[in-house]
Amino acid sequence: MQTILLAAGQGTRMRPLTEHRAKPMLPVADKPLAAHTAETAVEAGASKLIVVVGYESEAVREYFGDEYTGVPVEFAEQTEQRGTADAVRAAEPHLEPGPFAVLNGDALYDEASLTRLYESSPAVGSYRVEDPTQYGVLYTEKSTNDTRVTGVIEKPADPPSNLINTGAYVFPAEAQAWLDVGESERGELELTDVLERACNEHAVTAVPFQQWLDVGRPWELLEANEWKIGELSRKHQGDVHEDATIRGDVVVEAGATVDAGVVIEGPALIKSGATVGPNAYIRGTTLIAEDAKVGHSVEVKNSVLMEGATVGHLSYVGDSILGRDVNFGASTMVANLRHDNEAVKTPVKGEITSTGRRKFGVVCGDDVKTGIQTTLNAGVKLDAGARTKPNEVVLKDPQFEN
Ligand code: TTP
Repeated sequence: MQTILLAAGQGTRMRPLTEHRAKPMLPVADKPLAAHTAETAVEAGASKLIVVVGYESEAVREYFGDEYTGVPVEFAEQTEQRGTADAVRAAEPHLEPGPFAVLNGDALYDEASLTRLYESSPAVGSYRVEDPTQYGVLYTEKSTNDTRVTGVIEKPADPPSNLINTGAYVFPAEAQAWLDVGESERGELELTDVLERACNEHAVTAVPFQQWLDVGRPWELLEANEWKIGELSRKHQGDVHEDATIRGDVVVEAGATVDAGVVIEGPALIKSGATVGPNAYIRGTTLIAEDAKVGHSVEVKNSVLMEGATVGHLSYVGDSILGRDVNFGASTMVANLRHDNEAVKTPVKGEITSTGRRKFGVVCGDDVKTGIQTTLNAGVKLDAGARTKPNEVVLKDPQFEN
């Protein structure tokens, strides 16, 4: 099945992590987010990948090259991010006659369900949620063997079902000629208009996904890592000191160093060139990326430290994401829990938004540097390149009250 992977979006809800990189290139366990999607697609039966790029496209092109896990890769450039139908239209010249699949390059799908989707053409991937009001929701009807989709509605106050649109589709061959859609109410060219037409002219199956995750906002990057790091098996190829204690499924890659007195509770991934310790404590599904450093008496819990991020001395980092080359001064402390036990809130595109998580720490863009003894409150975001002074207390987000 020829498969279009949408990876051109600007990822504005993921700022500041997408200030200098495309969202599909954010690290999830051992590879970029979109690489998981691409691999699952190939395992499910993708014969060719057409990757639609636009925002910060160079790194995406470089990563995938002209072949990925044994299948050919072609790139289509979407010059202006005008919507998902527009992105697919950019890919259309690369399509051969016949049905085609479309996947979001910022979503994780389980392989068994994606395989079923590919076998059920035309089809759309559905996912059952308790409260669908913030998603695209499918109108469905039962047929003899499966569930048919009859339409889709964006963020309805009164949802027609609990099945939401996962952004995974197999379209019939004729849909290649249907991509010239008009602007939607929110001013975008939307693929759901093409889906509507497919539902009018074909029997479109709703294929239920067992696992699916849309990675649009920073805490969903933590969830993506929880999913994919959770699938790794224990492997120690790096230099692990005999006085270090490692429990559970922890991967220490070749070229990584774990020093004396360190305790790591898996699942966790310590990537090549990273150093941990002495006397550090890592737990709760954590990614320590290439050349990152976790130093003496530092505790890191359920967090992502991107390449070259350094937390050198006596600090606590919980439920947080630190961008590339972030440097935390000694005794930088992150709060990740509110005293009222309510879900932590954080700004997303200028609006205070609940993360839905009781525990959530901070998000630091690339190259943030904190002065010694900086205190960062739960839900704070620091833009790429931001600095704090020694002893600074960042109680609220620099723009908003949390
Ligand atoms: P979105 O998540 O809706 O858009 P985005 O990735 O730009 O993020 P944000 O809303 O935070 O700015 O997009 C869904 C998928 O479609 C995602 O994989 C990106 C892709 N996409 C394109 O390729 N081109 C586009 O013009 C748009 C809007 C999205």
